[in-house]
Amino acid sequence: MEKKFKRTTVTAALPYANGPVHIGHLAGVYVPADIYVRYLRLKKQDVVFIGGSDEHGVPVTIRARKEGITTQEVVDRYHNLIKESFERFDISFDVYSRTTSQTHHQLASDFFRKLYDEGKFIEQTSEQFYDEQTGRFLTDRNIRGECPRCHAPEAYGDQCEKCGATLSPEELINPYNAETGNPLVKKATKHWYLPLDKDQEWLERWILEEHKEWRPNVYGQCKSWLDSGLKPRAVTRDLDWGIPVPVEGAEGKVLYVWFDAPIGYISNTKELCEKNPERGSWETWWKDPETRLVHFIGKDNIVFHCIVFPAMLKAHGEYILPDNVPSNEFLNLEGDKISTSRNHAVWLNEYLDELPGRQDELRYVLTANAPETKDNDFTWKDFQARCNNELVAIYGNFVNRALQLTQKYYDGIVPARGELTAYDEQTLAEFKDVKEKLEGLLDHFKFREAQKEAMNLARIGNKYIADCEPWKEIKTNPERVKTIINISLQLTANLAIAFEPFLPFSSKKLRKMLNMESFDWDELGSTDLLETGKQLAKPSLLFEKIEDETIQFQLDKLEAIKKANEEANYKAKPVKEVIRFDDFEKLDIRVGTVLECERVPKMKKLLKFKIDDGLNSRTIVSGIAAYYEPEELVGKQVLFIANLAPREFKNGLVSEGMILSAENFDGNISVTTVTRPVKGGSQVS
Ligand code: B3M
Ligand code: ZN
Repeated sequence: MEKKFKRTTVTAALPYANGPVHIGHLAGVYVPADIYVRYLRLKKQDVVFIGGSDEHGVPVTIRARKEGITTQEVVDRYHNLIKESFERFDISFDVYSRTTSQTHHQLASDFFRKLYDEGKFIEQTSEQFYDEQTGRFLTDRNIRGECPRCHAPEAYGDQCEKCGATLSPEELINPYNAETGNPLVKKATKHWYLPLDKDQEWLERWILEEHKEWRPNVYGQCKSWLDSGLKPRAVTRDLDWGIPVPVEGAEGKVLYVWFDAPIGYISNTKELCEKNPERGSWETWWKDPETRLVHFIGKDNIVFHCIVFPAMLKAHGEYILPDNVPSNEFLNLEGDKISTSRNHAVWLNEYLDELPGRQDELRYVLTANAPETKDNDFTWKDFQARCNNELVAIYGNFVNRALQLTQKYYDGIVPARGELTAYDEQTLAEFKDVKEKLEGLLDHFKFREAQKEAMNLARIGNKYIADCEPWKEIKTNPERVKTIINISLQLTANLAIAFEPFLPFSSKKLRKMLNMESFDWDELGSTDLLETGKQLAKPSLLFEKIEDETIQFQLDKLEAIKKANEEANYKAKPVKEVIRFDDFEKLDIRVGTVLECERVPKMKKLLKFKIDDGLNSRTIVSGIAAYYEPEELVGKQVLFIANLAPREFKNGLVSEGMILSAENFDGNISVTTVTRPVKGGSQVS
């Protein structure tokens, strides 16, 4: 039997203040969380929606050093940008604070000190890698060195990207500081550890027995962590940025970012309640067993929210534990992983600037493609298709017809409903149970299906009005048209409620056009939401089509960034082993003039050349058909190897030599040539 709760605390992962938020964050965390909170509020449930910036950790300090500014300046920039972007996108947080706040520093510090005083930590001194020139200890990701397995020169302290080996910094050959290049030494340092191994038993019971209802991807990840056996986890770091460890003799040490960040949910709630006493005491939202706690996160945060943070809360002893952690998988962009470092992303602040007034379109598509159970892909073409073929052509078209015809036939006044036909009855019946359907899905965090259900309502309306053709009936049966329009308007009013959790901007706009000053979720499914005689406002389009050039602009932008990345990251391949001059002299490289060039039937990669080599013409075949139109090369002078053994292809074609081409960093091919004309057959040396 599902437990009944008096209130719900909803948290959304605190984004690192190290860059803007992108569509992956929105799809993974913030749009689903916002849908859920809006739904709970519509049902008049007592809920707080907690957000904020995660401002500690190493990445922000590295960015600060790279930009030559302070870390505080970095987090101020991105905290403000993220906060403003969420406001413009109407992610309806009750509070959006930050972990550099005084309230958070105090609360996180007290939290740590309580566990410390009660002996809940293990103290351990260990040897860590240390850069004597900077006076800093290094975290695994900031240590580089030669991979012991494949000898790649720049393996990370935790992984070699070349051969994929999982490493520890101790295994690296000649480890060095990734940032400064300085060699490293080992130095003793003391840290505090959360003995997660001691929580193994109750965590197994709490998750694997009591929370089988968690999403399979969440439950599965927790199970594999538990099955592998929990180990003590460091909760402090040797860093100068973060919350100082409140223990004598711990100078230069701070709380590990993943220890302090989740406590940020609590301190942000404290800030909310202190500024808004009507929200009650923050402790009610975090300590009262009548409160339900729900964490919205991305899949890379599951272990911290389902194992580490609950272990911290349990160790503290006064807090409730999460009732559900509906984590989404990842969203990719145009078939490639979204990446902050490669700037391969659609940044929310840029989207809001470049597609003004299109918040609901993005919300709709991110929900329709939500990676709820598996990674999914966002493409701009799909974005345009869904906006134009669903929002505009179905939902917007239906609403526009219902409202425009009401204006045209009845001056915007809701007409009375007359006798119902069987089709009318059937249509009214179809949206009677939409409330139950939506609730059954939303209560179980199935937002993608729930939005589809709401869109289905629009399909029903669109079909109803198209089938009834009131624009024809008006000539012969005006009374019938009153019923058709009345039913269409009732359906429109239901859409304004049903879409509220998903599409707040257009729902508000629609309610204004319907003069629905107030509305109640419990009225959803009613066929009398708009009383006869009610004056409606002047209608306008709910959605505008997305034009091709808007999409092309975004695609060109991504392509330009990709190219810039390739150029910036381009490194020529290492030179091959040294040869002797007489090795080189064996090669007979000559200049040839292209007399003819054509594609090879059924071998789409090949071009067949007829080359004037100064002796007699020869045939050379080259695999560059993907990079050149044959006619481009006719008449050109190219370099080729003349004394390469002939090569016979499957179709009997024989190539007498090899044309020399350069392969650019982006894989493009450029055929080599001479800077001024020479005789065919001229020798190259
Ligand atoms: N700052 C976000 C991330 O891992 C991380 C979440 C903290 S929630 C307490 O991308
Ligand atoms: Zn390797």
